[in-house]
Amino acid sequence: MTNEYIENLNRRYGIKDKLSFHLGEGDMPVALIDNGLCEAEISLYGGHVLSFIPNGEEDLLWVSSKSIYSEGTPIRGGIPVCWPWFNAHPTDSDVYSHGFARRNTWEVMDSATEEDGSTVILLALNGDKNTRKGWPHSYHAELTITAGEELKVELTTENKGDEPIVISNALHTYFSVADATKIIISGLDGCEYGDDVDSGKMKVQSGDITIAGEVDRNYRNTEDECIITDPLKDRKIRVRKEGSSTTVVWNPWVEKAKGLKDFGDEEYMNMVCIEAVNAFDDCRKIEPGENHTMGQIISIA
Ligand code: TA6
Repeated sequence: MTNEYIENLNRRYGIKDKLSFHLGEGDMPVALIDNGLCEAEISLYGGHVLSFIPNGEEDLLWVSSKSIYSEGTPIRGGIPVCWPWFNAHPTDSDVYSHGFARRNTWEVMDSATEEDGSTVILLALNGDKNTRKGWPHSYHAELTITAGEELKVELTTENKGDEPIVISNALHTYFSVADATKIIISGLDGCEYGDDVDSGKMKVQSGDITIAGEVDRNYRNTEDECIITDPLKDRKIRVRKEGSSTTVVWNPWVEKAKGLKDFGDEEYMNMVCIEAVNAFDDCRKIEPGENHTMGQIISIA
């Protein structure tokens, strides 16, 4: 991206003393928010929130020190936008898992300051039915990102075509923790889940979630909030969601982390993913001209 592109973004969407645009890692365009309530960084590549730091707190989000910042490769950490399919493509094995939204640059459409002092930025990703392998549909996706005392990310899919579409998607959020083996995740007690570490077997969560190995679980029929209790950081993070009945919890643990070139071998100890998801039995059918929004809200509890 050129400096002229950045200057144009600042002229059109910058907000004095609150929102500005720059070239970040890998010379990729980023929006920087510093509005007195929080600091946040959003990569326009991927529509990807990289950090969210409420006043007086450390970053709630985690990004790998090994992340690759290069067009076509998803950033490792923050809030990857997995869209318009979650995990493998339902029928085409020749396309990337987790869709194409996190591998493309989103367009800035608007910005504003809310009454409570939060900063809002609106991003969009558009294409026609010939744009994307695996997605022969006209589409319009929007991300509304509101950063203040809390962070709200809303992912909206509009069906611009004349046939119904079925999407699966996720806000695949990586949270920063001091020691993954010491945290407790509450809010999913009694919830049925598919255990992808045990051939997808369906199980029932008993009590709080703790981490002592690889965790890759898709919790079904839950709209409940989760709380991450992190004793060593002496903080609790509240994770709420809207428009989603599936929550995924993931930690790659030792072997999976070693197998990922954009993930430090020991970094699994400092992160956990809690994801707002539409997938499995919670995929969403969108009629022509209709839309669906899934949101995640993150705050200090
Ligand atoms: O959300 C959990 C998951 O589907 C895991 O199975 C793992 O693949 C993770 O996403 C990361 O996927 P990525 O394509 O970002 O490496």
